[in-house]
Amino acid sequence: MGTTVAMAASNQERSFIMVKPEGVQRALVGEVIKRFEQRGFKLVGLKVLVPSKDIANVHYGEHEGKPFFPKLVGHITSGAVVAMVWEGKDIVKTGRAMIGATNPLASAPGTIRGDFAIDLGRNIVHGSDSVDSAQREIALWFSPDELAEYDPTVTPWIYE
Ligand code: IDP
Repeated sequence: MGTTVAMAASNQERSFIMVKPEGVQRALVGEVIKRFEQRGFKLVGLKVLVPSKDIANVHYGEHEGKPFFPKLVGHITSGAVVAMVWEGKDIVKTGRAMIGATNPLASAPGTIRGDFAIDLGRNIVHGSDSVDSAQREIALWFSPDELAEYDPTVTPWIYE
């Protein structure tokens, strides 16, 4: 019983995953969702929006002052994005591995960026880089009532 509770908690790590404007324009939203779904992760939040400058400045706050920052914020606010929260064991690290390296030309084939992107500023998808960043980003993009509470019936077929 104790093990079940501990296992359940470890399965509840969350990551903020966002299809960027180029991914939406290139009709890759379904492809990104499919990969996380097929892996066994659980979708708990999803919305489409054109990000404001305010939210973009906070989201990419760690890059403020860098030469590419204005272009980065300009780009992410230039069109619709699909913001998501995915849940599951080790989702932050595994999500980053599924997305690939920041520079798509250095991303392995089989990763999202390695399969669909070429340039750094058009790398299709964002994924939180740590559990702390994930919590900060989820709180920035979603209110608690936008995150669904439910138990997928497949859970015992994914986790032992
Ligand atoms: P990540 O998206 O892989 O976590 P970060 O270092 O957090 O990478 O950078 C955020 C985004 O900013 C990247 O995905 C990329 O689109 C863009 N970016 C990062 N470094 C550069 C750069 O040197 N020039 C232009 N764009 C960059």
